[in-house]
Amino acid sequence: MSTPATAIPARMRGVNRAEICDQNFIEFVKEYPASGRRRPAPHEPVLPGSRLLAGDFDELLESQLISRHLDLMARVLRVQNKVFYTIGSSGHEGNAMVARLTRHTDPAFLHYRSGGFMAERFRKLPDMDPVMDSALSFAASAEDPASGGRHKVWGSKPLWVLPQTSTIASHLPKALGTAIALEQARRLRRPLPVPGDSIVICSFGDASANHATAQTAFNAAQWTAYQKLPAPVLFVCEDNGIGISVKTPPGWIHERFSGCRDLDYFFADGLDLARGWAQVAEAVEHCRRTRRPTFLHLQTTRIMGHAGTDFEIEWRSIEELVAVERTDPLLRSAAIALESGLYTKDALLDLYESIRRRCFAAAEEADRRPKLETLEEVMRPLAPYTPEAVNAEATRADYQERRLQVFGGEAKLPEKQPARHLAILINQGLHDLFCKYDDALLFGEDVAQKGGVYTVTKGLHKAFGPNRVFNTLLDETMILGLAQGYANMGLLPIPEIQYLAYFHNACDQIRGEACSLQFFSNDQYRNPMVVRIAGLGYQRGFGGHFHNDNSFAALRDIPGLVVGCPSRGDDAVMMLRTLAALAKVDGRVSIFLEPIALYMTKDLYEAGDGGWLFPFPPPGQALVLGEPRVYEPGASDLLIISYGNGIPMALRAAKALAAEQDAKVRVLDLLWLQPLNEAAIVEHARACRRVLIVDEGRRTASVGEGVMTALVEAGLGGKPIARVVGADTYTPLAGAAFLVLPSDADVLQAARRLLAGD
Ligand SMILES: Cc1ncc(C[n+]2csc(CCOP(=O)(O)OP(=O)(O)O)c2C)c(N)n1
Ligand SMILES: [Mg+2]
Repeated sequence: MSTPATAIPARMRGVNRAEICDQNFIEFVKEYPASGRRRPAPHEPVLPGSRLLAGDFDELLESQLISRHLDLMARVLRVQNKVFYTIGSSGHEGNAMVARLTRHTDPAFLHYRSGGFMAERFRKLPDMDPVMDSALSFAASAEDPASGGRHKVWGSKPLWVLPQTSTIASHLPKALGTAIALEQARRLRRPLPVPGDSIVICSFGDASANHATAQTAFNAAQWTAYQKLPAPVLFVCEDNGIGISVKTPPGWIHERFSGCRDLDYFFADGLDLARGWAQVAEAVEHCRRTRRPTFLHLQTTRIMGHAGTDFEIEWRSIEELVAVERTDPLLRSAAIALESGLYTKDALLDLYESIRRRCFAAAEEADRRPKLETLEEVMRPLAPYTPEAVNAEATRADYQERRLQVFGGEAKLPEKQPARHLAILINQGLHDLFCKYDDALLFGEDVAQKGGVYTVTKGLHKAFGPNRVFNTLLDETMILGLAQGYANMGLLPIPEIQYLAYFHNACDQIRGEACSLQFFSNDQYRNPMVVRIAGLGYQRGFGGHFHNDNSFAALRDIPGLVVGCPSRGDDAVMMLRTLAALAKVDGRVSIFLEPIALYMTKDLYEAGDGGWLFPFPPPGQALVLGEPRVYEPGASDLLIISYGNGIPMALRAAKALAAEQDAKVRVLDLLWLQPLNEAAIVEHARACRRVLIVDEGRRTASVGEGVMTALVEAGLGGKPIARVVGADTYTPLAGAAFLVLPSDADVLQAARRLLAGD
């Protein structure tokens, strides 16, 4: 690596390494010794002994140059505020080989250094222009076909490149999920949006390979292949030996991945097209043929720093920088072009300069195209909602025949049974949904034969089979990654997270990934799902914080997410219908938070009264998204606003207050915790003299804060308003758990105070 400092010409010592690399290419071509070879025909090997044909090389070279000049252009125009992103692909242009050797219908989840890959994939369809499309994205124009100006991201609907976020490794679980889904959809004989022999491409850097989210995907891929289940994913690790400024220990990627069982390792030289081509081809062919998870270790290098803001010269020696720049794959491509006789020096320099002009012209043009100008425009794809269509879908009742089959005849239909508690009604509701949607899948930990730790999913596995109801490995990140994969392949995933406390370690898969897809793809891609999570407190006999987690604040500010929380079984069934319809119609992601302590609750006021048992609502009945349930709508002395476990407590308080002081209490069950129906909250609060908010979540950041804000902002702050909330603490074991949560007595006492006017 080391070159004596004195041997480095002054020209190569500058701060602007982009200029130096640009100049290096030109000098390299000019100084290259004449080869004297005959120009190879397109179908001949580009160099003797190489499997790469001259025709393939020629187009790969052009793709590499497009990628490079987009990078160089971005560095120049960033300072003029015409470009808003400078993380480039320089040194990684060899990934164009992966694109050329795969199909445009092989779904691709790409690393941010995928300029070469994209330029090459654009060739797969007629009338597409990688330069202009990329320029629009660099310029954050509203006409950017990938994200509509929301992110500089590699993405394309027609080219099956799903846009990715900048969170390192977060795309690996869903890429694997997509590969698994592809095969599972085939087994289920579902129509696939891509050909059945597709593979999924997932690229990432060498530093990213260490990330927990990446490791989770490698592990799950191996876990899958170990069971001889297909998972045709091509993991492409683009190893440039560094992550921003931290060097990967030399040899680490090979050491870590080459001996892995059930993750088939291939190495390819991404710095030399003539050598790397056959190596990449072998990996792609292996993945497509064997349907096994395949790890392609693609050697790359990093030219021009991590991003335009990374002045490597400030933290790396000039000798080292120059040595890295000598490994520039474009110098090797230039050498192949000249050595083979395919290009003369002048022809190559002409090509280089003409692509430069094309990139600059496109960027200048993109700069003149419209930007996102209003908040409405920015948010338009975030959370599409078409109420009429959703309601029509939710109340569709045309699946009676299937129901009769599954439930075992007219008399056994759930609506013909006596009123039941929440767990049973959710169970029947899920059976019902599975009759309605034959693409619905339910999966998670222990959900299949056992039927879940609370038996809520019991019987589904038997009724609908192991391809639709199945246990996953114990890994919430992967469960949610799988859900995104199934959604990408057109299925309706209904994953289960066993306990709310265990959602948090995988939260990014919803927060950063699933919920952001519609936004960052300008609603071209959707990953609809309904995530069921058992949670909240008040369990008797099965205690501790982690089975009684009452904190869902982390869900409240996830843009676009819908959170529903039923307190009784009939509402649960009707809400599930609505959420499934919302997924189907508008492609939305939702969380259905099931209050564990109410699963088996049968009574309301006193033991044996059966007051919390409800009949099964037959198909045709659903709840409108956002609409609360109101008890005693005419009452106006006091409004209690609550949800979940708070509802039975509020109803008991209402009864006691009626008996004790003839108070008329209205109870509002929010049902939908996100987004909050502020209009309904305000309307009911206006109609009542006092308001009590009963929020079993924590005092800080739970939904009660949102309710209070809605009231105050509507000018109702002058009314007597109080909150009864959980404490800002973890939940302890046994009886002490009840000290940290609102109790019946707390609710009654707060209501009495309000009614007494103090
Ligand atoms: C989860 C996460 N942590 C940190 C970052 C900040 N970050 C962006 S790129 C990067 C280094 C990635 O290195 P590598 O995976 O080798 O890819 P390369 O840039 O070298 O191609 C880091 C730390 C991030 N984007 N996501
Ligand atoms: Mg790297």
